Amino acid sequence: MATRKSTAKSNVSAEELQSYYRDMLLIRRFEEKAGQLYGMGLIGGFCHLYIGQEAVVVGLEAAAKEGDKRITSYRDHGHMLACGMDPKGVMAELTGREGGYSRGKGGSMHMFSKEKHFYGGHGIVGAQVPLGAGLAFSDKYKGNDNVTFTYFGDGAANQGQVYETYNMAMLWDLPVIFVIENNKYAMGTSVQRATKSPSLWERGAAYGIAGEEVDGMDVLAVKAAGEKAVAHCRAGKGPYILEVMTYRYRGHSMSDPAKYRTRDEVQKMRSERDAIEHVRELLLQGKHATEDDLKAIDKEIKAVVNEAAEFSKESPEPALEELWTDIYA
Ligand SMILES: Cc1ncc(C[n+]2csc(CCOP(=O)(O)OP(=O)(O)O)c2C)c(N)n1
Ligand SMILES: [Mg+2]
Repeated sequence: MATRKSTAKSNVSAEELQSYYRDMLLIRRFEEKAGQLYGMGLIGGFCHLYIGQEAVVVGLEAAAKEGDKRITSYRDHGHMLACGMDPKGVMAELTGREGGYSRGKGGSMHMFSKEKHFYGGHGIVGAQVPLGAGLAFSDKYKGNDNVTFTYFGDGAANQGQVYETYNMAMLWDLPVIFVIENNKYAMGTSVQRATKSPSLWERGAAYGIAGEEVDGMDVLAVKAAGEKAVAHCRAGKGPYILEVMTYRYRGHSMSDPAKYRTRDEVQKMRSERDAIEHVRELLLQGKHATEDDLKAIDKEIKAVVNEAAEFSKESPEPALEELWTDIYA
């Protein structure tokens, strides 16, 4: 793999680097396991894996504090793990079991955690964007300094509701960070095929919203940009847009023939830009960890993921009466 320099300052501690490595690896291994369980027929419905995009959530969570909120789309398992939700509860929800975060009734796209301030999991493209501004409104109304990370994709960024939300968020100085996870594709449609205005963050200028583009394969760069955005919001200056340039290695969902891109393109990103490999290099080169230390972390993560998978198989299916819980009427 080509050596590359992080754009962020390198005064990062061994503990910090190791924690990013661990958190990104947990997401990668968890998603690989979810892919396997899906292949075995243990996960039904849609399943959108986050493999390749790990540095985005891990970098931004490193900039967050207790009380901050997050909301995202259907590609949501990474966000849940990064904010500290239990891998067992997430995996059991994927397999539709009682021990899952929505007691087996929500599945991959519909999980929530009040405790971790995670507001879903939304299958309707872009729907979480106005909801995210609403969450930020609630914090502004209460007068605290929490911010809301509102994640959406490059495809969602072409929706009208995003721009209505930008307008209101700026008008009311809402503490919301709009995180555009630009993984270059919306299902099979590349950004270039979808718009002639491909710099998505710059569109905020029409509403007076500040923002920037970030290298989403570099967790330190993401964290640095996240800190800047968070400081902006906490200072009461209104919303901020981060367009995080990333890449998904797997298909849009588990049923994607992937005819819209070449294997070489995917392979090139994996071998030259992988975010986990990057931190691995920083750890080894900076003598912040030995190969043995990293092996021990890998082993520890594998055990956590295997335990989650076991739990997700052993937890019972929800009882029929569960149909009548968690509903309005
Ligand atoms: C309103 C709506 N339109 C269409 C779809 C079908 N759909 C699901 S995901 C998707 C692509 C979204 O791509 P992007 O926003 O880039 O997110 P990514 O999948 O790359 O994370 C589409 C069109 C949907 N779920 N909701
Ligand atoms: Mg996309």
